[in-house]
Amino acid sequence: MKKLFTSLLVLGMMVPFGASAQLQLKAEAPANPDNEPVPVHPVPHPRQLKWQETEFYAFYHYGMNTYTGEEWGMGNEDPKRFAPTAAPNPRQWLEVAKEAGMRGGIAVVKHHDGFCQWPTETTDHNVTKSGNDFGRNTNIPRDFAKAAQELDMKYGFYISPWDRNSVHYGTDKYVKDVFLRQCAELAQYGTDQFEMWFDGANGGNGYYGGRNTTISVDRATYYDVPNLRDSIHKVCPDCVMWGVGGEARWIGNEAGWAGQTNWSPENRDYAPESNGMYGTENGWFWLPGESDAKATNRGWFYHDGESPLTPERLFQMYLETVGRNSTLILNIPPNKAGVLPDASVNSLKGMGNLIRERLTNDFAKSAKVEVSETRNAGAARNYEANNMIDGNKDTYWATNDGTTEAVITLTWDEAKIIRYVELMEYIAKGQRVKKFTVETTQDGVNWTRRATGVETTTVGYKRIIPLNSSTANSYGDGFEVMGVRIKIEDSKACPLISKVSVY
Ligand code: FUL
Repeated sequence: MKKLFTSLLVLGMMVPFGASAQLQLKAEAPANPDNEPVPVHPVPHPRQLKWQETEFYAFYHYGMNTYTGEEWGMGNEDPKRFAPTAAPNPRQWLEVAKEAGMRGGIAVVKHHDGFCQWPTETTDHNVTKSGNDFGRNTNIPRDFAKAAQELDMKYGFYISPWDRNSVHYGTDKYVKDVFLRQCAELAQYGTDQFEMWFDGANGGNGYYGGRNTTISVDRATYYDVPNLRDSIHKVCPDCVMWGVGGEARWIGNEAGWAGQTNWSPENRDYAPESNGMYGTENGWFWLPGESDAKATNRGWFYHDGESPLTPERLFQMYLETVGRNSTLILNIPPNKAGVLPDASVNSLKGMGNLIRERLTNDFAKSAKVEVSETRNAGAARNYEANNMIDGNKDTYWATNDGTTEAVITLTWDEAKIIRYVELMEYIAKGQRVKKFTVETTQDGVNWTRRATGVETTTVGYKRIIPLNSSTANSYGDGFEVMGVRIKIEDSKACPLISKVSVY
């Protein structure tokens, strides 16, 4: 080491650091050959970018509570009560999700009751001690990961840091020998996990190995999160650690909506229930929102007599989350046979159909696209308007530095009936747009403002604007138009738009 340091020092003394040498260097290597816009910080880590692209995915609450009827088991449940009436079928869970237009799913493999749905060395409270062979042979993370890989769906696990069963909860031993090891064990089922879900986990009352007491912890320090995050990222490099892990933020409600104004930047000390929906324009960290919501009316876990929400209500949730720069993780609880019940399957199918019918036939692709200004091209990259309709997420239209107001105009030779305008920013270089309007024309001369009841402020990764201003009844009759005009009225720096769609 010492030798290396000495040689670096000698080398440094030999290199001429005079002004002329610096000038020469500059001339030979232009700093920005592609004329790329400078980032507006904070910007997403590449793993957060990939995560955001997942957009819409399923949540599966299945476990001991499915059989006890609880939502939060105490941790004293006899493992024999876990007795599926058939072999649990995670493949069916994911097939339904795929048909609904989702790109992945997260399976609960351990909830607050501490019952682990895989054979773990960290506790006896696991499936190997369950009440029948269907239970004993079950390994949810193994079967879930395999099915996801086969179906080309992203996958991840919910593993509760709070463990109401463990006698060690509240001690260092629990963190090191139980919780961290459980997270590590899950990596054996796949290292391409896209998200690990840790709920808010401050402890509380529980069984705790028979102590029947209350143990509170400070979740900010107790779970050794920095070490946990580093260890997980070493084995699962694309795994975003949600909640306690701090790489994506809770949207602040469980009702399936994000703020119309929704910034991905946020500060670490934000109050989720009041600010989770909106983010903070000049927040220090890239902490994009995830909205967790239920597709059924009773609870996160399956309950006899439950019924699913209607496809139309689920479509509204989609518009109010994915359409507002948030991801949507939609919970569908498997039943006692370890499958999604028919009623949920049908509702989810219906939702998938609505998404396909309403948000697939993109008229922008056949439009003439004009812009008020186009950034000067660089050596290997241009910023042309057509980059917004080329289907390539890595290209974008941009203005020159300093231009923060701009107009995008799409026109057609024949009239179209339209209902939605979708915009996506190229967020790898930061979220920028602060204010815009949407107008339509029937004659190419007179323009009428649409979506006047919508806050047309932020865009972010994706924004879907219902032109009639209603997310509950967004479809309606639609508007007959020959053109659409989007006016960007304010932006933190030159706007970078990677996609514009009109449906
Ligand atoms: C919460 C938990 O307490 C609920 O039971 C559920 O799992 C929800 C998704 O997260 O923090």
